Amino acid sequence: MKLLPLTPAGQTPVRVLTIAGSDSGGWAGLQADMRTFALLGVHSLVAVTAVTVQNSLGVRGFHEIPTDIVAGQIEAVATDIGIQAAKTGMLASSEIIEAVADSWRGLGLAGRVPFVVDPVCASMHGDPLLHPSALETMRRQLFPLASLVTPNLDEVRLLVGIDVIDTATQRDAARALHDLGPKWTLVKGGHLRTSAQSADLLYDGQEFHSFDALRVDTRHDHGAGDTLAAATACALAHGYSMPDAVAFGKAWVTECLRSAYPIGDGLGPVSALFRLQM
Ligand code: PXL
Repeated sequence: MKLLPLTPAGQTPVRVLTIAGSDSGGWAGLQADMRTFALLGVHSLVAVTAVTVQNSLGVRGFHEIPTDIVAGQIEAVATDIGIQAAKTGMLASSEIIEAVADSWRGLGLAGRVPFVVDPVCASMHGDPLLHPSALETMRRQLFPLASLVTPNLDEVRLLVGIDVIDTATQRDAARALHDLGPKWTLVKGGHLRTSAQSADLLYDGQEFHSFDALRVDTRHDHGAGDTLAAATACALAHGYSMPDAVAFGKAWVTECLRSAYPIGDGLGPVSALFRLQM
């Protein structure tokens, strides 16, 4: 696959901020984002929102970072270092979502810097990573600021109450999500396990773009959603158009799925380490 341009050694690379939770297993969350950024030649900036306690068998619990510390991290890096794009992952609570939205607006980043919102609600095991009461804050405060939202089908059901079972319902979901205010919506088809394809549908209120990939046959897909959103954010930081950035993110995560490996007794991660063998 064609990768993103690399910055010569000693020169400052493109910077992308992840606003996300820490995963002690090192596969999803900010660890997946930082790995993706690094292997794509992008400098990672981090605002930690929560610290999870988990392994390959599931999430045992998490600790939320105080909202002033979340906002402080965003302000500190955005004002000094500068960011060319950002992505959100696990935001845990309504209060943290509000702090992120307030920071994004307050720092004048809205509409200026690409902002990818991955509305993480639960882990692969179904363990909750967002308080159910926070869904409304996500819809009202964060979605209108987003350049792109990237829900999987479980998140689509929670956010807009649509059960995606085929292309027609995937289009309905994209329209309903777009009505919540993001510039672009990507309804990911990866969880539609009855299909041999993993088709993601991108929509900007006017045109649909479909991104197909043959389903990779692996149960080790921990961190796939984070990786897709992170790689897309990197491409946006490099100035790609949204359809080109999503095509890049999809190609990248498909390679990472092909390189997924088992670890522990449960689910293993998608792997960006293939990049080191190129
Ligand atoms: O893949 C979603 C995700 C995001 N962030 C954190 C996670 C997970 C899934 O487990 O643990 C911290």
